[in-house]
Amino acid sequence: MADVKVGIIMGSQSDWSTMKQAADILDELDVTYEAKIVSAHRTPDRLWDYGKSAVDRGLHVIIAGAGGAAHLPGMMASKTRVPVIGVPVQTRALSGVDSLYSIVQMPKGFPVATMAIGAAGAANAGLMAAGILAVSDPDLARRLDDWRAALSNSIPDEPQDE
Ligand code: RP5
Repeated sequence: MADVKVGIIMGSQSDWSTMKQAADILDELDVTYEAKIVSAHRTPDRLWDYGKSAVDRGLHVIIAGAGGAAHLPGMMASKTRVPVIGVPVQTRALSGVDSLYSIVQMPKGFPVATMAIGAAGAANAGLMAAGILAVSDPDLARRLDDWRAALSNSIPDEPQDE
């Protein structure tokens, strides 16, 4: 696919309903992306190849979502200098706190920009990726400014009875 600058990767098909929130934001902002299942545990060679080729393939940002023992974002950050945004997927057993701790506590030298647990984190990952690309893309910067203004304008001044 031509000019794909954002890679969305996730550990499992079961992560897609969460990670789709990132994809939806990128769609809204007209940012091209690819979405792939890349598991640190189940497809380590795929992870390796993805990280190794990320710079040469022109990726500018990688959004990586995983749940539980969520090694994917950290492993990807260790394999490529392309910035990695980590999304802790909510789990049933520990509500995603396990995912959060697995992603956020990276050792010095291999950062992962870690978002909130779950859908909000995935949506914010899309916005963060767009913000990074907008630094050098004035058209996208305008679209992102408009998106942010529309969100602000949608917030009422006063609460209503529900
Ligand atoms: C992780 O294990 C995935 O990121 C997913 O969140 C979790 C569970 O995967 P499935 O058993 O649902 O495939 O690697």
